[in-house]
Amino acid sequence: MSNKLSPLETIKTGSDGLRGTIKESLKDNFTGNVRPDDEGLVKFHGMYVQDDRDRRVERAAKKLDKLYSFMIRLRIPGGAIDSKKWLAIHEISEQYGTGVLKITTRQTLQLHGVLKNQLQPTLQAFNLAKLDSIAACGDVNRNVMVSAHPKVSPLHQEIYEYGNKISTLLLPKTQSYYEVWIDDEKVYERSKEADPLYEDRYLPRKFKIAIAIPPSNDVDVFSNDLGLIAHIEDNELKGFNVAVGGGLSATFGNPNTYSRLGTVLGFLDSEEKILKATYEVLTIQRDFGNRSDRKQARLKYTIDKMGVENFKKELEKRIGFEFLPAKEYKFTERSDLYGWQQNHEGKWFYTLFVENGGVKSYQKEFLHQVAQLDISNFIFTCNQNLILGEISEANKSKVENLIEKFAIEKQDSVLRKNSMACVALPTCPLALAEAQRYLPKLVSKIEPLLEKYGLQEEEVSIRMTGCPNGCGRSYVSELGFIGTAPEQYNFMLGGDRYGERLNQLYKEKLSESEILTEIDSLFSQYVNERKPNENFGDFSYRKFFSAN
Ligand code: SRM
Ligand code: SF4
Repeated sequence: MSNKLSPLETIKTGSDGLRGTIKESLKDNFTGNVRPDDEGLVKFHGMYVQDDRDRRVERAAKKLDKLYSFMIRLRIPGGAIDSKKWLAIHEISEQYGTGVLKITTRQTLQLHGVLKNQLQPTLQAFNLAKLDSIAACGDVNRNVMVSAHPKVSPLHQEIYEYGNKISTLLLPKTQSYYEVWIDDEKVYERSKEADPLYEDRYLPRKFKIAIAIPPSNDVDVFSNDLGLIAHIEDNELKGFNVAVGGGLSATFGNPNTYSRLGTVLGFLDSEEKILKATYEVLTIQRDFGNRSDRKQARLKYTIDKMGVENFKKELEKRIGFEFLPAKEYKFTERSDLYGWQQNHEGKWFYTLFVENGGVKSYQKEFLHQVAQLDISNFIFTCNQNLILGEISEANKSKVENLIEKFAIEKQDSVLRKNSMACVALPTCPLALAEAQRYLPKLVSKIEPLLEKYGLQEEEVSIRMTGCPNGCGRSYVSELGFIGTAPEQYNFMLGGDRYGERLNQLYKEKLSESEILTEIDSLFSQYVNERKPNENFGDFSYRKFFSAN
């Protein structure tokens, strides 16, 4: 294997704390893009250069440059913000973005279509609202996910705080975000930015952390580089099981790439130990991760190369204590708790279904009016939905009135409410096929098949991505679709319902009619051959992939 560093490695180390020439790029009026090296650096500041792929042909015919704009992703550990922040996001999206709010699969929000000359005002407006996009993308720790619904446990708040603490602990030390986007002319002192964690090379690749509170695995904890599973006994948080090496993406035609679920290393019983271990997992990845081949650079490959036991030994050496044996855990839920729920303190929570995270205009107006009342907080879920939370008994009817006014409650099927798709076209440069624009239509065609077999109440999970990167976590679903080319998908089967078993390739490169024929036949086999209480994922695993 070549030891030559990948080009981005040189860009990172030479970037002067992620500054590069971004300021110069912003002043260049000849293109809507930034300079090529800066394209890699702006990711660390939470944004991606994109162009509208629906308009590429038309613009090329007119010999016009691509219509560049930027996607900005916010850093919101645990996904919770207050009404004031929601109002700010609403205003900013109207003023600078396309107006569309997109809730992501990692519990945060993206704005698309921000033009280069609007980046600074947009980030300044976010900053005024105490929101930022630092490290939302790039080769650093990303948005930390925490089980979204406070109903899951009376200890939700305590566990949620871990998300905040970990996010802060792992932030890059460079102040370049403020220098480039916020304060503009102010120059920060580089000598005060020494970064013992990331040094000047950062990580070899993106890094993801999630915290699950059993019985819910809404965060898909095993899909993360580092997963923490809360262990509660006698209503007290006793610590966390620690899982490492999860990651979903694979690349077509590259057999050295694969999806992997995290491996549980053991249990840690104090906050100090958890924070230390988290930090040192990153330092191991920093020191041992592959910096030549970005396709081999995620922690999952580092661990498989080292071997799990060697990785654990190295980690124990760095943290100075040993893992305790893993505690038992059981996941029995992954979906969001739609509609009204009350927590142990009597506060009300309303979960709004936001299909594939794209907030529709009537939903946006509804949320705006709720935020104006300032009687709730807003929590993004890891399933791309939104919870209006912490509502007092006295204020509940105010939200109910708005729910009625905007006709928020729709008769969506169970399947639709368990569906998830990544962005894909038109903004994602890597998309091979549609996802969020197409899955709703496919679901409408699958619904009659469910009814045909009396399966409409089954909580089957269905997920689609426009390419094998797996942003909609299609590899951990019961019906998984991965785009291979326009209007063509690999059909994945055999995943379990709660994110503990990967699905596998069932049929390659199917058209819509082929997908529907397959599903018809699969549902028929399921109703005729299932064992008592066997759900669809377990049935299809047993039928097609297990030796039994
Ligand atoms: Fe992702 C790249 C969107 C969650 C694996 N992802 C992208 C980019 C930025 C395309 C690009 O590199 O230019 C997509 C931008 C599309 C757009 O127009 O907005 C993109 N990913 C998303 C989001 C918005 C999907 C969504 O519909 O919600 C999710 C944002 C999460 C967030 O808030 O941080 C998103 N991406 C994921 C997940 C799911 C997760 O983390 O739980 C995965 C699979 C898990 C994993 O990391 O293994 C995921 N995205 C990738 C990969 C493959 C990484 C790899 O290991 O090879 C890429 C490509 C890359 O990094 O080179 C990618
Ligand atoms: Fe884009 Fe592929 Fe991620 Fe979908 S899975 S958003 S198509 S990179």
